[in-house]
Amino acid sequence: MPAPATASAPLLQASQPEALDAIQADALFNASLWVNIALAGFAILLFVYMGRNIKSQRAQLIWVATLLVPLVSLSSYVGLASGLTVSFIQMPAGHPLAGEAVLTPWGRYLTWTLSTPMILLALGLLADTDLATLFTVITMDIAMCVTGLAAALITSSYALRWVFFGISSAFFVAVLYVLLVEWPDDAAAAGTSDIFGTLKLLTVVLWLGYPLFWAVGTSGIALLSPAITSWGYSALDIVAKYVFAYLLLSWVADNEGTVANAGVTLGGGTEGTAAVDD
Ligand code: RET
Repeated sequence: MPAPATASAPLLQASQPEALDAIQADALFNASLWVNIALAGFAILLFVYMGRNIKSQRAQLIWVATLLVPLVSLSSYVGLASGLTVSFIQMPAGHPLAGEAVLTPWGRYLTWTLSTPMILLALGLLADTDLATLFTVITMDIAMCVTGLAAALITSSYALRWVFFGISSAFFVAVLYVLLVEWPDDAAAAGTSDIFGTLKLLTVVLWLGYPLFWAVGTSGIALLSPAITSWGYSALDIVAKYVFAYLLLSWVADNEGTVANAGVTLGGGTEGTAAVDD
């Protein structure tokens, strides 16, 4: 909800009670956060249960990475709903809401730096990728989130907001390249093509929604209100995190043998033993 800028306090440090009041005064905005708190809590319990019989080291690694997605999400949404990671950002000249202090849930971008690498780690292990590609995709992804955070927070000029958006998008292209070009071949070799194909499609389509909502939401051209922008991200999160993780985990639980026998990269049972023994 746009609110008048207060000249007395630096806007980025606008008081958390004020942010909390603004969130609680906007039932639609507040609901977009609490829905995810409830779903993340449920997903954590479900995923712990689903992983109870997973024994191989590699499948366990995928399971923990997947479980971390709702764990990070729960922390993230509690941070948002409590007003801790939401601030009033005064939009610069040129922005449609120039001069107004716009309620900005920047904690989302911060916690994506932890949750999205977990999604990619799980996908990379499923595709049985090599360490260099895994490192590349995860570091590019973290760079995408950090520069996305910069795009949301920078207030010195409207153009600079889009410059950071562009930088973040360039990192995103690298992530998309690995998902669409590199990993399908790896997954075919590992015998995980079917599930990888489904999860890849889900990931690529949904992840494209995030920059779209940034661009048309309050941080970008402000066609959408803060509450609707927040619902956009929350709805994407529900499918990109919980539905994605459920599909991945149920497949891993049912096909542990396939996962355990891969492992030319990380967590494989026989990895490197020949070289060491010789
Ligand atoms: C931003 C804005 C700058 C440009 C780009 C973005 C991409 C964000 C993405 C986020 C995915 C988040 C997920 C979270 C799950 O926990 C930062 C919105 C490219 C792709 C999947």
